[in-house]
Amino acid sequence: MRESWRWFGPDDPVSIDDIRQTGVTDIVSALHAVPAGEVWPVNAIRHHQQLIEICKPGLAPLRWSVVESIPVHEDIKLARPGHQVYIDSWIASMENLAECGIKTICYNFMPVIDWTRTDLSYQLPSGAYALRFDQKKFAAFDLYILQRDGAQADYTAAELAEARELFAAMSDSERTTLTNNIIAGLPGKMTAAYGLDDFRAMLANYAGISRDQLRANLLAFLTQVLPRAEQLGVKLAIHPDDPPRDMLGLPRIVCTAADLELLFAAAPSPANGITLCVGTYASRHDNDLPAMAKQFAERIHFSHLRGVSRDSDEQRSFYEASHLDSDVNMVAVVAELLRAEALREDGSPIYFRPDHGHQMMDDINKTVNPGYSGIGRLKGLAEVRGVIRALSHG
Ligand code: DNO
Repeated sequence: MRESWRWFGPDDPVSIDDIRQTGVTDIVSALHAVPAGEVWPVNAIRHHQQLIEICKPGLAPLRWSVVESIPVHEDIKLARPGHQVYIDSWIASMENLAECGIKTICYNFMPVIDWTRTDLSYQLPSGAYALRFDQKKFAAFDLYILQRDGAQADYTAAELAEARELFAAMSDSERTTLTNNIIAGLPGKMTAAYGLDDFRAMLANYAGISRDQLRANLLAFLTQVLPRAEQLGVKLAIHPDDPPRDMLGLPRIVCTAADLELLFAAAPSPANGITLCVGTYASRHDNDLPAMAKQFAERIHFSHLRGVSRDSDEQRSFYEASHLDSDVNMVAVVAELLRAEALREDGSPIYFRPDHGHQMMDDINKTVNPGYSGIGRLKGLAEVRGVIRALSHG
């Protein structure tokens, strides 16, 4: 397994020189400034690559190995007239990346919201801060802030009452924070709304789109992308929907092992792979992570390692726990990943990054990208690195 670290570019408060000190060898990054649907030009990729890879003599060079992510334009997900131009751009970006030697590409097919959380500073008993998704707060947003048409039908009477009570008890600033957390975007997010009306309009685009239709649109996209990826030696790694279930009336189609089985039955190309985002899949109690790592062994090209702790009274709510102390048996997952990697005939590695860290110690007084603190992630990396080392020599 190859240790990697996500870098958001020159504005990332955790610099490349900081990252080098962690001992990782590989970088996960993207051209975040290029709008969704536009081609990533070779010169821009090379420039970004140089920022990552060129260093003073005597220092250990890092390598940009994984792209996270090339955004998939909403029109592709919706199969709107004229969306072919965006598929062509996506393929052109992939070709340009391959020309620069970057051949592992993470992407997602989440309509509108990408990953989402309700709390970005949830204090843990240790005093450090974690990200949290609270189903009750999310319901309060959906029903009483967004006031989505038809939302009432998605909740039980008890949930409606609870959400109403919660909303009534929230201050204006709490409501604003919750709204911004959900609609304005977390780091690496592929879409962002400019306000509630814009957000409602983006949701409305999916009104007639069922899960089956969205799957068909993903397949239509992959049918064009995969043959070219195979020729280029590119490995695609689809990221799951986070949290992994339908939300706000939107269909979500990469949530469970059954979803992945459908995906690979429809598009068996060896270039068609996954990002095993352990924390995302583990946000559902019915996903068994070690079993999934084993089942999809040859499809895993990239992994995000982190755990979640789900609320005992509401399994859809969770906070991001320590990398080794969560609802996930991380040691068993890592053991499966090591086994998967050892089975590969082409010797290709599984890249992983310590996903999200707590905001702790010096992170607390710094501006950090939520989830992407320096010290918190370093702690996660150190823990997972220890597990890998122990298992590799066991
Ligand atoms: C969050 C991330 C997501 C992810 C994209 C993948 O921390 O896992 O932003 O990068 O959804 O395409």
